[in-house]
Amino acid sequence: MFSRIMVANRGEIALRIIRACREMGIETVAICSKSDENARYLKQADITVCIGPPESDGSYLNIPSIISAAEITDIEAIHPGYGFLSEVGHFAEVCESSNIVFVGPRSEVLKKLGNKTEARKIAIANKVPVVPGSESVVKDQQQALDIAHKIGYPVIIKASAGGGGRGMRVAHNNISLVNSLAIAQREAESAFKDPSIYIEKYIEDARHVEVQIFGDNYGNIIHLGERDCTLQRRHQKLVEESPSPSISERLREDICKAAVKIARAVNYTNAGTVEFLVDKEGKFYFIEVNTRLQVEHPVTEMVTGIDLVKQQIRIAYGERLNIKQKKINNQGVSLECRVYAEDPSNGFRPQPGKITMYNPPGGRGVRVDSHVHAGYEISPYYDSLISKVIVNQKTREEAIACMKRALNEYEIEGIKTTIPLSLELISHPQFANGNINTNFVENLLSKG
Ligand code: MV4
Repeated sequence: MFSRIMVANRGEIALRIIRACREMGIETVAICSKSDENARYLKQADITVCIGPPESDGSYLNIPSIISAAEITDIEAIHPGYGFLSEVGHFAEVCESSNIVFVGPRSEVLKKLGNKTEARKIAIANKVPVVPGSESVVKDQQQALDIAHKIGYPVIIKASAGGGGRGMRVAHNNISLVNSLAIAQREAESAFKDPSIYIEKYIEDARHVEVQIFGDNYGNIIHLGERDCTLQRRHQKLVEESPSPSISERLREDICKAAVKIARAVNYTNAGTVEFLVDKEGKFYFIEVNTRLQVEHPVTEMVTGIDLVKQQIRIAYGERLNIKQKKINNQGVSLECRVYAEDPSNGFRPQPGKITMYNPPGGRGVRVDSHVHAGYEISPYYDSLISKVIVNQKTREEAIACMKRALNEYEIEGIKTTIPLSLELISHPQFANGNINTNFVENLLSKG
């Protein structure tokens, strides 16, 4: 096994990975920016290197700084966590050529699947259903109008280099399509340095179902079941759960098989997530692949009992997958509520500042993944996620009751959080029925 790994991330996920390494007897090198220097979770690492200023561009996204720190500390592998450099093909490539193992898929796979039109083509070639839409990148206005005419409005314009909802626009008629097209191309160019866009039929009232997959370096590929991430606000997930309450056993099998098919098509290695939309009629459509460990991975860990981070590290080291598909036996129901340092009653304004009192929940079936504590200073420079509460119980009803209890127990003072919103969402009768779609949160918020 590796003897020393670098964790190229911060916050709760850096702590999550450091903990896994500790348990595996692997030394860790943590990196931090100037504004994270005093973060207490860094004490859990064996070595900490401050690699740059608070701004991510100069620190957590600074490839030369990270590679220098890696060379100085003599690490064998880099775990990128999620966000930052986790899906950057160029970074994985630099690691590969510096003889550092990147804990994730090969750079070639990151590049291929990072291009969403490319991923769409792979799905089509492997007979996995995709949303009706353009065959490839849309070249000009006329082509866009022709496609929209063929598939019918509403349509959605997506950036080929985008993902996770960034740079997406819905158009309901020719005029808005022409306008949105120009805006979307400009946005894609400035955000991703690539103006390529593609078009899909907009699936209304969809559910978002994603499948956790794993591949090793010997062609073995498995899935660990699905997660339902329908409860989002502006592409920020709020509640995730497994199994999905909205699909039949038959549909679950079909979706999981489709996910494995895509993984096989690219000889996928390490952890990944294949995203689908499920429409009102129970038809499913591939949308994209996330080539990283996801924020919501604990939901899958709690139903499968498998430590995804340890599996990632073992596979990166070159071990074979030691889990057989037939042996994976998902138990009960898991729910995750993300806690953001934002004020829901004030336009979700970020809440940087000091946490003055902190008392997380506990008890049977409750897991809290967080790096914060009383006295912790929330930086304005990074994502506002400060904690994740995950529960596992026999039934969905019990899981919801357990989550309500846990969130009610959670005491955080000094800053406002999204805990009250999460409580409201999971207490809603429509959530209890599993009768929600991607517009649920916005609709609820607009009603006050
Ligand atoms: C869609 C869609 C409807 N139709 N694609 C959002 C995340 C990104 N990975 C893809 N997303 C969507 N793609 C088509 N063809 C609706 C969404 C979407 C969404 C999906 C799941 C949960 C919340 C959402 C909120 C807005 C849009």
